Amino acid sequence: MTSNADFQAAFDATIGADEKIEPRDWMPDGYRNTLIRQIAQHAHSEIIGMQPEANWITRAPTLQRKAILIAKVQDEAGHGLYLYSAAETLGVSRDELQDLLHRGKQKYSSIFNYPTLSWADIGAIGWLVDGAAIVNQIMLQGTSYGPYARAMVRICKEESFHARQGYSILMRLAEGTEEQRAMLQDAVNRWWWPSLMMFGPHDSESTHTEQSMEWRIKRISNDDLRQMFVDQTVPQAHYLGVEIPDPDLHFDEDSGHWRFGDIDWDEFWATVKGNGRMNRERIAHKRKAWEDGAWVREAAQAYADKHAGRTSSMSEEAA
Ligand code: FAQ
Repeated sequence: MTSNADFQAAFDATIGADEKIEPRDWMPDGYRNTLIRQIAQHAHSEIIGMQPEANWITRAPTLQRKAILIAKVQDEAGHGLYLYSAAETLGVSRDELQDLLHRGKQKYSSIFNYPTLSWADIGAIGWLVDGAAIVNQIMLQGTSYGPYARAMVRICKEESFHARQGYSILMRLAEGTEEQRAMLQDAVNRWWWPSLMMFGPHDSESTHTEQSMEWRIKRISNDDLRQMFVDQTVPQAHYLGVEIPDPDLHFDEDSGHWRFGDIDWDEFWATVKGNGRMNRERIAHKRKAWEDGAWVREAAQAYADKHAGRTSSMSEEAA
């Protein structure tokens, strides 16, 4: 008979060999729960993250920009759905996850609690927010849970397009009038620091990093990912001709890294705990969309039930 110790040994060997854990495999409860927490939070972020950008669909400056933005927002919905599917393989239902989000029992990324005040914000989100998301998600393509890793491969491809469309919006503004350049700078001033916060608390303050890295759910720590993001983004800011709103930002010749100033962790934790600029509006809007969509779910279920009934009576007839 196989014992728990044997299952644990097989799990450890799979992680040690850098192979994937699949839904059919035994896994420790802590591993399963950590994945459900992280994947659900990630899925919720994609879905709530549609709101700030959708706010500008009706006001996009050209038909082409409008079409691109609609496609991007739809992509984010798709990412949410792949991720909910990945979470479902761990034994939770999508309805349960929605309920936990609506009751404030599960989180979503702090970044989506900031308002989009101008068209330049849409460019800044693509460049900085999708840019930060990609740095994190490239790492997650190598995560140890198979369904999560595979979802990340597709998501990263789409996010690359998102980041480019953001940068393209900002390039156009950078080449524009003084007023447009001021709008661009203002958006960067407001989105820079929240983008750095997306990577989570410092490693020394992070609750989950050590264990998640042992399980190879995370493969690079919060601080190291944040540094990678800053290093790749500062030269892009120079090319755009915008200033990064950080007087302490400087290039450190010895390490070859762009060193940056202190993050406002009080603002981060207030936002994570539900007291950011837009937390209440975001959740209220999400709950309303869920309630308004009840008839669609009921109709789809009725159709599925009817179809299942027809299929079973047809197979009875055939028998
Ligand atoms: N916001 O111990 P750690 C996107 C929480 S990309 C809110 O370091 P962990 C694309 C954390 O949950 C954005 N909460 O946690 C897009 C924990 O609390 P808990 C989504 C945060 O999990 C672009 C506590 O702090 N990406 O949506 C945040 O090891 C444009 C302690 O933290 C992902 O979710 C935060 N920023 O590391 C869509 C990536 N940071 O749960 C639309 C996957 C930390 O114990 C438009 N997730 N917390 O109560 C991850 O990689 C990780 O979960 C981290 C946090 C790195 C976010």
